Amino acid sequence: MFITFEGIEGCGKTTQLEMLRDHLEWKGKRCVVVREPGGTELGERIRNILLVMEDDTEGIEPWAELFLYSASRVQLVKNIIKPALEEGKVVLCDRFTDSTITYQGYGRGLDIDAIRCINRYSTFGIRPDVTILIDCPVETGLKRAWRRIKNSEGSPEDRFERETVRFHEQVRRGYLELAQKEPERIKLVDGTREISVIHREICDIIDKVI
Ligand code: T5A
Repeated sequence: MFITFEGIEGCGKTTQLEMLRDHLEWKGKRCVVVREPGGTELGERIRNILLVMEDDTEGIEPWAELFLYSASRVQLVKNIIKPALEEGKVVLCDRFTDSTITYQGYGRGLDIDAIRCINRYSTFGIRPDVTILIDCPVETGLKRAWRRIKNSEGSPEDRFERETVRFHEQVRRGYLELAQKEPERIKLVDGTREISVIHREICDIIDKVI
């Protein structure tokens, strides 16, 4: 089973993904947790280029950004996700192809059909069985994300947090449209509530599917 977590900055994906992993392992499932971009040696190097604002006078062109995310995905799917699924493990992935549609498509304005096509190649056709979309207002998410960044060590991964509120509103709109189009796969969860309440709802969704 392949489960992805999606949503705007600071919606609470990582928190909920880890809690779900604990729940599933308690039930005896073997889980693999990965994140995008990253999760492989090359992927983590690409992550650093994409998210850390260092010596960034030139900026990253939107198409270059798209291909960097896709390159990271190819490595992750081929080396980690596909083998884990073949071994019958549950794969929990922090962001996947929906992020590319919403951030590079709705956010940056790249052609969404082209992104879908590139996504098919970069995933080798693997699609999530369930996607948990955690939704919250942009201001709430950004406030949480900045708090997390200020408390983190090392170079801050804040390239997207520096984007305009309008950019993040577009991304959120993209997610809500995707959820409307694919209600069977994408489960919309209200991320403004308490962490434990959200966790219980996500466990109910996943327990039913499993
Ligand atoms: N990206 C990614 C693209 O542009 N294209 C792509 O194709 C892909 C794959 C990845 C960035 O790359 C972009 C999108 C992203 O900008 P990331 O590491 O996934 O970066 O970054 P974020 O999504 O920004 O990760 P965050 O950590 O900021 O957000 P999360 O994971 O949603 O939030 P989380 O769980 O870390 O929580 C943040 C803080 O809020 C608290 C937590 O304790 C934590 O302090 N929190 C809550 N507080 C109150 N109530 C709740 N319900 C809370 N839930 C969490």
